[in-house]
Amino acid sequence: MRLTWFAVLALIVVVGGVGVAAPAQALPPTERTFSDPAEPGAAYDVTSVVVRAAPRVGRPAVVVVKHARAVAAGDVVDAWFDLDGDQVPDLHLSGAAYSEYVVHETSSFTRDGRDVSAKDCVRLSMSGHVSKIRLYPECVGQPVAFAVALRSSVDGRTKNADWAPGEQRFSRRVLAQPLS
Ligand SMILES: [Ca+2]
Ligand SMILES: [Ca+2]
Repeated sequence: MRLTWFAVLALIVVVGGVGVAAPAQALPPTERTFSDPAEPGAAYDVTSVVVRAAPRVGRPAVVVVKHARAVAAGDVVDAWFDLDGDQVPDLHLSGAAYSEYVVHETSSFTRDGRDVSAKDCVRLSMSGHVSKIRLYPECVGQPVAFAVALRSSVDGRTKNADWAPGEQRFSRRVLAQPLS
């Protein structure tokens, strides 16, 4: 009888132990899609965003931003990346249609640090209704996951800017690349 109780107790401890040993948090997914409200008053209205992990080593993670209209001269896209999950930006991409884009290290949404454009870790293309951002994980310290905050505007005026998912807010995290 006494032995049985010990066995039950042991079983509880073992099962409890397994429960505790299970991963404390699940890994982020390899892809997330979020829609953004249609805002006809917004400068260069963002309607949806897809954030996708790199398919394999050497390939970029991709952020596909869909807009309500085709790109025009003066349209500007800004993207901030959080690479370590602290909700503070680490990298800022800024680009205008039919123009160059620049990438800065940063630690805020309002002030840029060092210009790291030459490292070519992040690329932007704007075409038709889509802005496509490529982020090369190996080039930015191989983060496990990343999050992005987007702002679209026209001619550098941020008054009518459209933020996605929200003003100075990051998306939920997505894996940067497959885990080996
Ligand atoms: Ca919008
Ligand atoms: Ca950060």
